[in-house]
Amino acid sequence: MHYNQHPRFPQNFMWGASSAAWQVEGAVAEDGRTPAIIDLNSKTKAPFADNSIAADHYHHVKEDVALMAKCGFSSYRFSLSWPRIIPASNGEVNQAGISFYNNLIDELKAHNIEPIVTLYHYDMPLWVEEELGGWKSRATIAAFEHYARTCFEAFGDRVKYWLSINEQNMQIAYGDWLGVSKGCNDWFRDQWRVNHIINLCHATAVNLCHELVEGGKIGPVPGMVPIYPASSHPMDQIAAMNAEEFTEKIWNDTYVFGRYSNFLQAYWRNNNIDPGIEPGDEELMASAHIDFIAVNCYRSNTAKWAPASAKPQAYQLNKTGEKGKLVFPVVPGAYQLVRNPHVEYTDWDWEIDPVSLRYVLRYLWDHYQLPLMVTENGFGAHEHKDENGEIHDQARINYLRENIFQLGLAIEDGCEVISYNPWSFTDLLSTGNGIEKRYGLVYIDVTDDELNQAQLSGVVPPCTRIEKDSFTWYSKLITSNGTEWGGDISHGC
Ligand code: BGP
Repeated sequence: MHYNQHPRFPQNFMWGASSAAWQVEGAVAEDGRTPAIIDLNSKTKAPFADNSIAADHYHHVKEDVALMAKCGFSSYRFSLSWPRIIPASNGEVNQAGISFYNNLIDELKAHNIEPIVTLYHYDMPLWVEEELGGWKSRATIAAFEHYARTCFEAFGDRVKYWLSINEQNMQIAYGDWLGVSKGCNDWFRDQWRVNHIINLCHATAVNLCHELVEGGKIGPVPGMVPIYPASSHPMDQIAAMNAEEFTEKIWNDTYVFGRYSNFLQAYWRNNNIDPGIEPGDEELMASAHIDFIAVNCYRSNTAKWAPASAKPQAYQLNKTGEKGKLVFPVVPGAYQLVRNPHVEYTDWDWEIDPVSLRYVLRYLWDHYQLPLMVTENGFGAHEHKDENGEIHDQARINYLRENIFQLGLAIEDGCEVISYNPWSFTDLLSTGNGIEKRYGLVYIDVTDDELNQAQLSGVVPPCTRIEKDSFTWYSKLITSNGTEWGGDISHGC
């Protein structure tokens, strides 16, 4: 294959960054917002801070959008908080919540930044869980429909790119981490009923978007971790295919083809699993046609065969940021994940593998031939200010440079990719390691200890924004539409 020295990006390519409401906003009890299930989950991650304050984006909206504009963004991917918009079971719309997002969207549009908006990024209102039964109950579908309709009607005049549900696959495949399995007695079987209800919510949102938003486009957001076989042993290839099915392919096939795959139906039959499909469900799923696939991709995994006699092992993520604490899963008779000797690892034991982004874009384009956008990709690290109050995050620059180069190669390979939004714009709360695990182009000058103390004192810290070196580097790259790379590229070799 022959490539230009640097890959070329389309003229109208959208460059931005990404966030999620519960991880960035804070202000969890302000202006009528009620608790979300993820608020409670975040309280189980001590000594790290919970999401009460996070990056305090709620009180820094204008400043944050001004920084995005300064960096040169043409897109920003964020999520809406369901309990800020529909705080109680009477279904009344909280106008203060609508105003908050109206201001954010207007501010973005005023700076020519395209909003890319996720409906659901883990913050189900607690009232949905307690009064309706949450994802375990079909009553949640109507509540979600009301919420989605409210969002499309309120913001659809300005928001044209919508995302339905963030990482449904990860919420199911790793149900404990985000608390989705809470309250289920038999997660092995129950996960498929929960999954089916989420699929019906996704399908409902897709159809509503097309009905209510003029020119509106909507897609799902799978968390993609490409799986490589550990060797050329034939059974390692089957193991990689199994891991791919059970962590991502099952979901992507359902979104694109509007039906459960033969692989999944056979698995249900062989294991006596009833996913709770009722009359009309299959028609609803088949009627929901997505417009694009949004991709979250940080890393790759490597799979090896695991015989039926192998000892099962649950996946244990690294909860401290001390290297070597992640435990890979073993699924007897299907696969096990193993360390990849060809890549380096972050302090949280995530593979640093830029080629995985090219692979995943190629994979999705080849399988589904739908436009793609990158909604998450990024480097989590421990970070501190130096004596001059600056943050020199060269490791993040290296990660982003290599990943964006691979994204460019995927585009040169023929993939249709419309936008790149790394995680995250500012530092924000990680799913399990507070603000200690930082991803931002912009530093939030607060620690987990300070956030914990602020909760006791009731005084919100200033959460000062400081541009990291990666902010300046990214700005040069995106304002030149991918020509100013500011350093050498390893070409993945
Ligand atoms: C994705 C989630 C994000 C974000 C990111 C980084 O799976 O969509 O919400 O948190 O992962 O993960 P973590 O915060 O665990 O480092």
